[in-house]
Formats: sequence, C-alpha cells, structure tokens
Amino acid sequence: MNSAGLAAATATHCPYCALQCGMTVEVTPEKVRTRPREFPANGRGMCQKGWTSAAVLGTPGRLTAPLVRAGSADLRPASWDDALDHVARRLTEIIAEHGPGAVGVLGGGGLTNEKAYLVGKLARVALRTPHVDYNGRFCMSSAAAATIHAFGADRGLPFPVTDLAEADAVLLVGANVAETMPPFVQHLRRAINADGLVVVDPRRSATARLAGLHLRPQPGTDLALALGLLHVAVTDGHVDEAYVRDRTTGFDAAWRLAARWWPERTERATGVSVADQRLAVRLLAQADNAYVLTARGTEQHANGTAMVSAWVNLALALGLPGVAGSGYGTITGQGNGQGGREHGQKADQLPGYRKVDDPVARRHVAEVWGVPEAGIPGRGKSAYEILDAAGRPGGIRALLVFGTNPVVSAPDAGRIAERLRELDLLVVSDFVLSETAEIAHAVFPVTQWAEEDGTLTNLEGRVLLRRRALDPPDGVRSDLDVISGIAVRLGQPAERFPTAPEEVFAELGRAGAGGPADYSGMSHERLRAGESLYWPCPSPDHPGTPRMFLDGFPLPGGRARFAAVDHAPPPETTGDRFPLWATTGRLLPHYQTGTQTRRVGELTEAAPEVYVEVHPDTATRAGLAEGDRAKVTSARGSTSARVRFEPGMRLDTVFLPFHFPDAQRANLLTNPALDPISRIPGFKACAVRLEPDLSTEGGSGR
Ligand SMILES: Nc1nc2c(c(=O)[nH]1)N[C@H]1C(S)=C(S)[C@@H](COP(=O)(O)OP(=O)(O)OC[C@H]3O[C@@H](n4cnc5c(=O)[nH]c(N)nc54)[C@H](O)[C@@H]3O)O[C@H]1N2
Ligand SMILES: Nc1nc2c(c(=O)[nH]1)N[C@H]1C(S)=C(S)[C@@H](COP(=O)(O)OP(=O)(O)OC[C@H]3O[C@@H](n4cnc5c(=O)[nH]c(N)nc54)[C@H](O)[C@@H]3O)O[C@H]1N2
Ligand code: SF4
Ligand SMILES: [Mo]
Repeated sequence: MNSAGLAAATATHCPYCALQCGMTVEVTPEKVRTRPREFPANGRGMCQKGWTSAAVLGTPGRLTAPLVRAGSADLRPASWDDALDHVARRLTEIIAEHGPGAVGVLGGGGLTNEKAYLVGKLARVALRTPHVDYNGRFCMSSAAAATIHAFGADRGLPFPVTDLAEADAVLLVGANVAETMPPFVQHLRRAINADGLVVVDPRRSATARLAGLHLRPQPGTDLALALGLLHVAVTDGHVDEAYVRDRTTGFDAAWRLAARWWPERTERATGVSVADQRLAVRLLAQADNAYVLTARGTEQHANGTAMVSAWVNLALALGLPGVAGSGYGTITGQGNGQGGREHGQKADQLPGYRKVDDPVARRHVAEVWGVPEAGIPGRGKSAYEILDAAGRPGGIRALLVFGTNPVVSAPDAGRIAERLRELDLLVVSDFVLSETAEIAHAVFPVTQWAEEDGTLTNLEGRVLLRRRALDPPDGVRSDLDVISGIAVRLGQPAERFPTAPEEVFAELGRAGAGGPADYSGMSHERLRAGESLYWPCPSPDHPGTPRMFLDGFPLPGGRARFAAVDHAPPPETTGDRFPLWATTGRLLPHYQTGTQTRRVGELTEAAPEVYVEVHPDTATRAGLAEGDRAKVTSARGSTSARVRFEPGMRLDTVFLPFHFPDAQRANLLTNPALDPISRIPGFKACAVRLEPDLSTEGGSGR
C-alpha cells in the first residue's frame, strides 16, 4: 500500500493506443511494473510500449513544478498559485484587448473523457471562445465525417473487436496494425489463415506481409481504387441487391461515378492490376463473414472524407454494415480517440456528439451548464486553422494546449512552430517538456495515466475505467485542476468546474443525454463493478450497445447512405523538382511525437532516429546507399533521414515515421492543404526529392 491506501497491484489499461490493452500496474517500493491482463481487446497480449510504459512515470525529465517565462527570459519554476494567477491575468488582458475569439484551446485524444469534456466547457463557458478543437482533427476526422454521412453515427468499430475473429475476409485499408496495435492481429487470425486478409498499402508494411493479397496503390489514389472495386463488384455480379434496395439510399448516384472506373482505367491510375482488383472483391463477396476496415493511410488525405466514403460505398454494395458477423469500421488510434471526439472539445460539437449549431442541443447543454443558450459560442476554427491563425493580427493571440504537441505533429510543422512563437500567450499542460512546451510562456505539470482515475472509450466504443495505481510526484496536479484553476480565476463558480473525475463523468453524462453518444446511464460505479458498457447507454438499467445498426441506421427510413464521390489527385503532383511521393506514419516502438517513448531506453534503442524507407533502385538513382544520410525535401522544407532499403516499396514512393523532433521531423515536409469537410491535412501524400545530405550537422530543418 502507498500513502493513498492504494493496492500494490491495480487492474487498469495501457496509456497509449486505442486498443487499450488490459494491464496490471504493480507497485513495490523498488519499482513500478506493468503486465498484461486478460481483456477481450488484447487477449493476453501487449506490445513493447505497454510493457515499458511505467518507465515514463519516473522519467528524469518529469515536470514537477509549473514553469513561467517572464518576457524573453527562460522558463522558471513558479508556485501553482502564481502560475495560475499569471495565466488568468494574461488571458483577461488579451480578451479585454482583442475579444474572446483571440483565445484558442487545443485538446487531445489521449485525454480522458472527463478532461475532454471540461476542455470544451472551459472554452465555451469560461473563455467564451468558439475556437476549441483537438488533435483528432489530424487523425480521425475524415472517418468521422464519412460515417456520420453514411450511418448517422460515428463509433469507430460499431461492433466488439472480438467479432473480427469470425471473419473469413478482411479488407484492411491504410492500416498497419502489426505495428500500430500488435495484439489486434490475433483477431485477424482466421482471415489470415484463410488467405482472406487483403491489405491496401503503398508499402510492404509488417501488416501487408501477413496478407494473402497486398494491393499497392500509389499514395493518394485510394479513391480511384475504391471506385474501381465498386465497379468490379457491380460488373462481376457481387452486389447484395436486396440489401442495397432495402437498407440503403443513393446507390444510383454513387454508381454513376464508379461506372467510369472500369478496371483498366483503375489500374492505370493506381498501379493495382485488374486481376488483383477482381480477386479482392471476390474474396470479400464470397466470404461468410467479411469486414472493410480503414485507418489513417486512406483517411489522412486532403480528400480523406471522400476516400473513406468510397470504401464505405464498397462495404454497403457488398451488404456488410449493420449485419451480424460483418461490417465496416475505422480503427481509432489514440487511447481515447473515440471519447475525445464525443464530449465537446471539437470546434463544431457539443457533448454527446451533438452539433454546436443544433438549437435543441444548445438548449439542453446550456441548461446543464447553467448558462444562457445565447452565451454558448457557435462553430469555431479547426485545429490547423487555429495553429495557422496563431500570432496573426486579428487571429489567435493566446493558446491553451492540453495533451498535444503540434510543433512535431502538425503539417508544415516548421511554419507552425514559427506561428506559435508569435503568440502573446502559449500555455501547455504536459508531464514532460514537449517541443511545444519548450516554447510556451507557462507550463503546468500534470498527472499521468496511472496517477489518477478517469474513463476512456476504446476503439470499439467500450468505456473503460483507468484506475489510480500510485501517488503522483509532489508538485504535480491533474489537468482537471488546471482547467478549474483557470476558470475560477476568470470568475467562474468553482462548482461549475469540478475536479473529481467521478463528478465530472456524471455531469458529462447529463450534458450528453439524448445525443448520439449517450453515456447518461453509465457511472464510475458501474464500471468499477466490472460491467462492460458500450455507448449508447441511455439509462442506469440499460446494458449498453455492443453492436449498432442491426435494426437499422439512425437516418431517415433507417437506411444507410451511399455518397456520390469521385477521384481527385492530391493537391500537389510529382514532377521534375519533386519526383517522388513521400508518405508518413508509425513505427512499433514509438508513440506519436515520441515525447513519452523517446524517454524509454529500450524503445529508443529499437528506433533511435528518423529514417527514410526507399526502394534500393530509387535510392541508387539518387546516389544513396543503405545507411547513408539523405536529405528529403518538399516545397515546405527538408528533413535529414538515414536511408533504409525496402525492396517491397513502390519505386515512386518513400516513407518516413513522424515520431522524431527538430530537424528529424517528417512534418517539415508535409502539405497543410485541408480536406474541405473534415479539415484533415494530407499527411499521407506530398511531393519530395531525395538526395545525399552533405551537411555535417545532419539536417536542415527550419
Ligand atoms: N506504435 C504506434 N502505434 C500507434 C501509434 C503510434 O504513434 N505508434 N499511434 C496511434 C494512433 S493516434 C493512430 S491514428 C494509429 C494509426 O494507425 P495506422 O493507420 O495503422 O498507422 P500509420 O502508420 O499512420 O498508417 C498506416 C499505413 O498507411 C500506409 N499508407 C500511406 N499512404 C497511404 C495511402 O495513400 N493509401 C493507403 N491505403 N495507405 C497508405 C502507410 O504506409 C502505413 O503502413 O496508430 C495508433 N497506434
Ligand atoms: N506526418 C504525420 N503527422 C501526423 C500523423 C501522421 O501519420 N503523419 N498522424 C497524426 C495523428 S493520427 C495524430 S493522433 C497526431 C498526434 O499528435 P500529438 O497529439 O501532437 O502527439 P502526442 O505525442 O500524442 O502528443 C501528446 C502530448 O500530450 C502529452 N500528454 C499525454 N497525455 C496527456 C494528458 O492526459 N494530459 C496532458 N496535459 N498531456 C498529456 C504527451 O506527453 C505529449 O507531449 O499526429 C498527427 N500527425
Ligand atoms: S497495443 Fe496499444 S494499448 Fe496495447 S500495449 Fe501496445 S500501445 Fe498499449
Ligand atoms: Mo491518431
């Protein structure tokens, strides 16, 4: 037992990705250790990051006092009261001078549901700014927009992840689960053994190596491929006509566009052969149980919403969604990527996954918050637009950041870092000095996953309770304390910004009651008792909803909607100056911007620096050998990366992981053009050139 009377072993969940593997945290006087625990999503599995996650709790770089920068001085330790007073005073001055719309707030999909909810409330009620958004804008927003259109609701997997174990065929589009959530692969075992796993990825990724069929389109051409597969489904007679007639609308308009994507044209646009197109569709259509799953490879494009819609169209034509034993799903990425997009930290959204411009939702939430409805601001800028407006006259002058590190993760990150330096006030909550915290005016040191209670919603819409397993270090407080501390100093009553997670959860349930993501029947108590609760769960005696859409879709007539979408090339093309496509993504050992995993010895040893994965012939043509340092340059900037040969790579494509800081940032290259609907940037396709890096210091980041 430690001072809070905590048990030596606590059943909880991993701090990282959306699989939320069940784990036990064991605390002894010598050390803190994590072990996997039996849980449906992970079986008994856990990846290297989960095994080593306790190391971040005691990392030498752990922040234990607030930091404040006065003028151009360095960040210096301050007391909590002084730091909170300082931030509140500066916010008050900035709002007085520029108005509330000069303040921006960014949240994250790693925050608990309770924190995500209070981040939104802080912005709307205490700061009165519409400009609140979160890092999921860079992650899940295309899938969210496409599935809300198609199904009327966005729950990543609208079925338990264990259902996949019965699948004979799975089409996995732009997902590298073998690295991004290794225990997930166990659920694909049957499909893999039946040669029914079809992977769509321009790279021969670890996941593509498990596939019976690997389709290798040029980056950014997924939409043409999806249209081509729909075309083949129709012409080869694989459409589920009864399903399309009885359970959907809009097929004809979608087909009119897909009709022009005959197989040979699709092959020319994507590089995927006619035979492989036909085989992929046949495998899916002839399976007893089949699923279409998408992830960031196909979603993070400047037309990502349309791309996801095209994959959903294919699933609908084959009669998969809303049928037991088959379906469509998007694989949520961050630990609370699902809950993070439901409780009101999005620019266009109120708690319960309701629209901020829906008058009924506004009245309901205003009543729960005890504020006049007219006082709730309308729709605000999206994440990239907030960052891009930073420090501009008439733009964002003050920015509060909870749980994201845009200096590394934003597209065109060199320019975004410049914008953030122009802010009058940048405030960051984190447990380490992230690259964004380094340039902040105030930094609050916060508790980590194992030091506080909170709920998260995993990739299948199941709400989990993460338990406090040990005491936080002295000087560290929760994000909930930071939010409440700022709000109260801005004149809010303390009871409007509670700091007890259980109390916040009860309030977010009330605020979201009646919305699509209805948590009002859930409580920490039910979760502590071990109930398995999937939303919607609208009353205390409701068992939750593991499988959605079986009785119809929450749309007129209960019917799902096809979307009429057509292929468009990425916003920039390759040519003489930039002849190659660069795409970006993840490696097993590191998580996101690496602030956590780069502090773990074993993980840094496994992946010490950025590399560029390239076909040997492409590298040789650029005068590069394996292990050389290459300079990768786009119209935005350059990254210095070690060359790694990959014979399975397309000749026209290179790949870089985005986990590394400074001159190693893949995001010095990426194009910030945004999808018109989801506002996601196209992290997965930009034009670059590759050459030897002759600079001795090894890089030329901006
Ligand atoms: N180890 C590790 N695991 C993680 C994370 C992490 O940072 N590290 N992050 C978590 C988060 S937040 C997320 S969102 C998920 C992401 O999980 P994934 O989506 O699986 O990860 P990515 O590596 O971003 O992209 C997946 C694949 O898309 C491919 N791809 C690139 N361009 C294209 C394209 O144009 N079309 C298609 N079809 N594929 C393309 C890439 O080659 C890559 O193999 O992972 C989660 N899990
Ligand atoms: N080129 C390229 N760029 C990408 C992507 C890509 O595939 N390619 N993927 C995009 C995707 S999918 C995502 S999700 C984003 C992720 O991008 P970010 O959100 O910037 O990445 P993280 O490293 O998760 O940043 C979270 C920060 O918050 C801290 N943190 C973690 N938990 C908490 C908490 O509870 N409270 C507080 N206050 N802080 C916390 C961590 O220490 C870390 O510094 O990156 C996007 N950027
Ligand atoms: S797969 Fe995800 S949840 Fe599981 S241990 Fe690895 S990072 Fe943690
Ligand atoms: Mo993500």
